[in-house]
Amino acid sequence: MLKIWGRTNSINVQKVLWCCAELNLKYERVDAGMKFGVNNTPEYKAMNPNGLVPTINDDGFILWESHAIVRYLARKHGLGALCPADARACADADRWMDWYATTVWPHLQPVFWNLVRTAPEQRNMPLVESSAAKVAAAMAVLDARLAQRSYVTGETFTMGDIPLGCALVRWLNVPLAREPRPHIEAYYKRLQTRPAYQQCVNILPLT
Ligand SMILES: N[C@@H](CCC(=O)N[C@@H](CS)C(=O)NCC(=O)O)C(=O)O
Repeated sequence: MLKIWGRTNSINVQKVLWCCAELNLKYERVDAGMKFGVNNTPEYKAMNPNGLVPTINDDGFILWESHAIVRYLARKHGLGALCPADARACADADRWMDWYATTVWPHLQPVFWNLVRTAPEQRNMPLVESSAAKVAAAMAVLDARLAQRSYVTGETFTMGDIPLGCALVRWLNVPLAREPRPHIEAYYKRLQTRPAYQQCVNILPLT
């Protein structure tokens, strides 16, 4: 059976859990990371030398990197749906996953960590402000994209929506002033109609 290591409040673990739930995959999950430890043990590092979560073992195939895992599971169990079969449609989904990794999360991460996981007196508010401005600029791009379609690649939900859906629950729920982004807000509501999103990702309050 598929085995997943990672705590459920990790954004990178949530991508994998959401993907599995969309695909109706059964799995065994082991809590790992932060207060659970495990990820720094020699046994874990033999699987994932980065000592980060998530890691999966799919019948002996060990894989880490959340986007590689999502792509692998989507291609294996959801080709033609979660993983578009058409080369261009698949590249489009890949593009939005990469865009999240290069353009959104590097700036959203310090906002999230400071506002959610850091005591108020220890927060680096200048960093929050400069990072939030960069996330806001990226969100303008996403909002324009979603003005024309229901999901990032078109009218159907794909793996391209998974990292951004995980980012949005954080961006839209951190205590911060944001410009109204009606297409993103409609998209967030659309994602909330998916039981898998509600169960694995849209969990409030943020932790
Ligand atoms: N690029 C990696 C990043 C993995 C990562 O940074 N994981 C974080 C959690 S979101 C982690 O393991 N942090 C250490 C911990 O939880 O103890 C991926 O996408 O899987």
